[in-house]
Amino acid sequence: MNLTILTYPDKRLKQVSKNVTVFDEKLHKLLDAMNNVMLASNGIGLAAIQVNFPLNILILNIPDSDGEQPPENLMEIINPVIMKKNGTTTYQEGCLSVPGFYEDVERFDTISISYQDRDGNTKILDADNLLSIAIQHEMDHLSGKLFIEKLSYARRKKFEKEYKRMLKEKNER
Ligand code: Y12
Ligand code: CO
Repeated sequence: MNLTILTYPDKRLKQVSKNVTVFDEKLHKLLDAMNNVMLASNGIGLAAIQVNFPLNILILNIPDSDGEQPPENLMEIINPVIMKKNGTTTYQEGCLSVPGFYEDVERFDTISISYQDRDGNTKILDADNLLSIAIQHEMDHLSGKLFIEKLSYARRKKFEKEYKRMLKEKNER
């Protein structure tokens, strides 16, 4: 399965994703293909809607201290629900669907989620630091939201101007 990452301002990114109900070979193939495209694009997180599958699926592979992303560090999170959230933190985020743009975004500091794995088993995960931020970023995708929608009016304006210029330059090449 070859997947293409949708990029802003593609309207399909605004779709609200639905829960996965069948945990079969087809789902496993999608998860494997998502992992391939995420790693090939130098990503650390990806939601299924970013490859045009409006399903409540996200994958993450947070680089270790050597910047490596070994397969055993891959996390597959299906039908996530935030159970607890605490504090606030700010991090400069980027997104494979908004290439070349990074901005500070405020999120909850720590979260606790329930989710299902690729076989439908329910799990609980307590997340902090980059993992917590990445899960919240990817869960926003499942609601059809991008991190740029959390920027202040002034920062969003600046982004639209820079992004438009970048797209124009890309099209002129
Ligand atoms: C903290 C904040 C946000 C996340 C969500 C996951 N984000 C990513 O994986 C972003 C990756 C990314 C990679 C890029 O590089 C290439 O496309 C080669 C990129 O593009 C450029 O910089 C040109 C943009 C974003 C997790 C944790
Ligand atoms: Co993203």
